[in-house]
Amino acid sequence: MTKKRNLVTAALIYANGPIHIGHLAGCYIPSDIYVRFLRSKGEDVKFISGTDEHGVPITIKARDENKSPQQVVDYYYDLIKTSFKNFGISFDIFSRTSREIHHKTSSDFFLNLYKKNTFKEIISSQYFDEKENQFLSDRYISGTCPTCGYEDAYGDQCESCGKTLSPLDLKNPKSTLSGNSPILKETKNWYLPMDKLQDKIENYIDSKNNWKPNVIGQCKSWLNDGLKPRAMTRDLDWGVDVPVEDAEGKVLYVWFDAPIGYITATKELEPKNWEKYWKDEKTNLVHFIGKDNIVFHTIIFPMMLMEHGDYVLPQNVPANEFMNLEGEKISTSKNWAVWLHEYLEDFPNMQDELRYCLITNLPENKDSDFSWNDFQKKNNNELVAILGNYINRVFVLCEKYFDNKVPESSANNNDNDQIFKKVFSLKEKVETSIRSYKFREGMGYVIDIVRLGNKYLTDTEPWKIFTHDKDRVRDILYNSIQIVANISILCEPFLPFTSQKIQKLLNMKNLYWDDSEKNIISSGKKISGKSHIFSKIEDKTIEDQIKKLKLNDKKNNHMPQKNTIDFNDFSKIDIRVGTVIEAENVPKSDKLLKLIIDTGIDKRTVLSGISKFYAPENILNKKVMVLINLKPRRMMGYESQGMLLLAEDPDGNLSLMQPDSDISDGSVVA
Ligand code: B3M
Ligand code: ZN
Repeated sequence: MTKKRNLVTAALIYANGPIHIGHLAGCYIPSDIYVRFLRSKGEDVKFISGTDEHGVPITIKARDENKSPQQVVDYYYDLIKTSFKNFGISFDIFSRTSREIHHKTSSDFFLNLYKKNTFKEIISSQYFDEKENQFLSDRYISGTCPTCGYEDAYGDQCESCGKTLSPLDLKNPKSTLSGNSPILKETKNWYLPMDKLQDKIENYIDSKNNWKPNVIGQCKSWLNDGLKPRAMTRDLDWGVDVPVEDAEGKVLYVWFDAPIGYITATKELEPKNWEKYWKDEKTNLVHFIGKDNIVFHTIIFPMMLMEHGDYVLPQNVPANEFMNLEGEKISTSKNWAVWLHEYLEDFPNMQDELRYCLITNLPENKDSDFSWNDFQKKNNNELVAILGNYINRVFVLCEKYFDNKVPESSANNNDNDQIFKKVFSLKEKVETSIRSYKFREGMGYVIDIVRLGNKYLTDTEPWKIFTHDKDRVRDILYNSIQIVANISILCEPFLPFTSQKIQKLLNMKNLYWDDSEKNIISSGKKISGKSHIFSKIEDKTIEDQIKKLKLNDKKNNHMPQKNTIDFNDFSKIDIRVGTVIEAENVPKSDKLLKLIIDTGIDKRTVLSGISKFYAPENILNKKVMVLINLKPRRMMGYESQGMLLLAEDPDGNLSLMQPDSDISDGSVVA
């Protein structure tokens, strides 16, 4: 019988930031479990991933950091690849879409469809920034949301009300590159006629009765709205050049080239045999992704493959929902995340501890949450107290009674059959769970086997009978060692480092899924003495992580730099040193203080919203800095003739700005 063939992909992550736990829980841990299991079953499997290095998010990051897009993706490619490797995600290849071979593969793919007349050429009006001399992609345009009036909505979405927008919906559109108002200019692009292909794709999706409900749900919602032609080329200068005439300054749409990256990576991995994985009907092609990538993998990419003609289509796209962190959405821009490379620095050699916490919390059907306290609990109460403890008990007893050797099993070792019936029924359940992408459930069954082993020791109490029934104790520990060996095999897809550690203690290695049997390790075999696989995590460690998270969050919540001004703008501002000579609360206001300030050139009234932070008597006689040429404003019945300089942090705390010495009132601040 030929081995089953599988091609398993995990999303090509944008190379514009590091990996965080949300990515791991979304697709990298599930795919790694699935692949490790298939390998252990002896099936032919290739595990493909890499970085997505094109698209506007990369160019935005490059602009923000004053670097070239290539510098940005080079940096993140290395960081991401290294952290995956150290975390034990077992890709067969981790490629990147900026490679020459990928440009060629995706460009050829485009040409193939182009020659078949798949695309529809459409001329449309797009916003163009005349100063920067470029068309503006959706993310480079901001303006007022037509729905809620939010002034900084993006061209594709309003972050305030969440509405999906098109740039033409925005009122007062502005280029985020130059700040100028863009003009509309005509441009030609090549569109995938998704409207015409809808029936075909609908048949394909309807034929999949084992897809997850959250995945089917998103597909249906797109299909019900009716598919529309979608541009597969963009006016942008970073990406794969469009390989046809009259396409200067245009690149392939990032969602056109990125999934082809799976094909490129397979080519790199198997230069001679790659077609077997993509063009032979027997291949089981599975894409692991997060929920924001669903329609690209279930509708657009399959459509591209269908149009090309000779490719297999995805068998399944087991997308996960999102994982939150401490009750809030993970956010790269707000630095609200647990970064994998930082975790690995703070917790070296504790990969499985994080894996376990994420696996038992996978957002398989709905969004889930990671919290540091839960991480500690899962480690201390489950990994240490159940799994680690059980294994240690078995090794300690073998050391104590049998000098670190696997004891003989007697002729009437009936427990062996009985207990392994239960172990194997759980093993089958683990298998079914993994094959149906229910990894949380699968992990649970593995732990059930551990509980079973633990209960067996507790029920039979070998330490109580050793003096009068050595034979029975031999059987009990013989059986227990067999259970431990089986656990090492069945936990491998989930906890690969732990599996290795256990097998090292057992003096065994490279055990496959179906090696698992009730007499797997023979009597007389020398095994290790004590085992120490997991350690308790102290409260202080967890408190430090929570502190770090909150600190990061604050640091990065600061207002971004405002637009550049020239000195001329600045010199219009007149700030003076003054002294507060009278201070009182403004009646009926919970914010304002009314101050009289000696500015050196006059005495004037200034209202300031600082009463939450300064009582009148605490600010009296203080030196301050006052903006004196601000147009007077009426507030609560008084005229304010200036403004105090204050610093404000992201939480809204205010602090008074003061000169550093007793410099005289009226001195000019500049
Ligand atoms: N780069 C989105 C992401 O990183 C996108 C996935 C591409 S998969 C072909 O979340
Ligand atoms: Zn809005």
